[in-house]
Amino acid sequence: MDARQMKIKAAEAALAHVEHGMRLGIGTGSTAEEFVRLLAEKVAEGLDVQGVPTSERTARLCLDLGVPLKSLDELPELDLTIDGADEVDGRLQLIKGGGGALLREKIVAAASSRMIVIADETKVVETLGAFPLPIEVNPFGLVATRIAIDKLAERLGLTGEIRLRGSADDTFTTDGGHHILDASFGRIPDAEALASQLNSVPGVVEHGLFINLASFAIIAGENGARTLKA
Ligand code: ABF
Repeated sequence: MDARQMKIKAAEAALAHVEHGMRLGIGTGSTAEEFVRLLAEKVAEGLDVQGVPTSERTARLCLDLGVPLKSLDELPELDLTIDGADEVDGRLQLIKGGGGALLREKIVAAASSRMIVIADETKVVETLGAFPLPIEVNPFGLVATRIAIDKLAERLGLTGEIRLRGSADDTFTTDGGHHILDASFGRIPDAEALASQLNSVPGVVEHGLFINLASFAIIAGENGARTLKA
């Protein structure tokens, strides 16, 4: 099974949890896009769902494929969100945001009764942190915000480089008009502590640590899909 087939396997297994009439949060990234393609086929066959996209990119794909969309303000309470991840640990703590959509992804996940993560085996880790942690920051005071993050990381015993995503003359900008700092800590032994400390830094809009948001994960590997529960 190649990487794309694994993503499709995970997406198929997640689709089995989608029921008629559901209000769905729809994730971002290549695995979530496989889910959108499968969902669109079911919608064409008559499945009645309404989706809230987590990015402009996902919104475009849904519109192209005929998946009905609403804004989160129109549907502020969702039944289920299905989204990918960059890393998943055994406690269902996640790193997300490699695709740059972490802010909307977190708002949508928090507005959902349940969140199912879809991923392949390469995303499952013992300890989060090998994937650089995306931190979405306001462009104003970027350098001061980065220094504050450096200091708090040091207090928590974390070391590593924090890089601004994009290049000097072409800085990556999120759907919300913010920038992203990617923090390569290598290992984040206490993700919960880091998450709460990051939330207290002025200038940090949101970060890619998703704690207590995922209900379970569907992990696809060579031998099919398995469910990962905390
Ligand atoms: C989104 O897409 C993200 O939060 C995560 O960064 C990424 C995973 O992408 P892929 O499924 O392409 O690996 O879910």
